[in-house]
Amino acid sequence: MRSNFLWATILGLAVSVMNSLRAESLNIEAEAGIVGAPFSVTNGYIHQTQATGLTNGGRAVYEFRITTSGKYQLLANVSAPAGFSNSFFVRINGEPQDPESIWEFPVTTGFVEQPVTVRGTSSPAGPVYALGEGTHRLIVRGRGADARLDRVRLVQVPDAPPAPPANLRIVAGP
Ligand SMILES: [Ca+2]
Repeated sequence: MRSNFLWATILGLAVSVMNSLRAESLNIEAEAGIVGAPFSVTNGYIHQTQATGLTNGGRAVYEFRITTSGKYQLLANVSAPAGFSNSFFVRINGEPQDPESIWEFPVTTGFVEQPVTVRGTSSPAGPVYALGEGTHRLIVRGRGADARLDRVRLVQVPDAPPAPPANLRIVAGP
């Protein structure tokens, strides 16, 4: 029954994702996925009380549906009470890897929305994910003690505008 409840939750999430995608952005609540220990849900966020490595950390899986294929970046509403509590592992469509899926974020006072960055991606806005129409999975694993994840927001990245024409020059009129 619990499993049915979880899948109903995921289905509801997918529907809200489809609706919100018209705005080219979708919200995934951290507590709305399949959340495995030592992660626990408290007040609408997930966290674990001890620092872990990749294999013994909590594991949370979020299935979502994309109806507009395109490039997306992740933002997350997170809280890190201290410098040792400011990281997770995160990956889309695959199990997170150590160290390339490590997501470290600045220590916060309360919850703050920040880009989801991973090691090995230099952009401060984090990696760009090319996502086609269909179902995808976001997987988060625990790392820092008491790093708190409230919500992930997937935002479509607009395509770059066409390059301006080059080699224009003024020619003499008739
Ligand atoms: Ca939440």
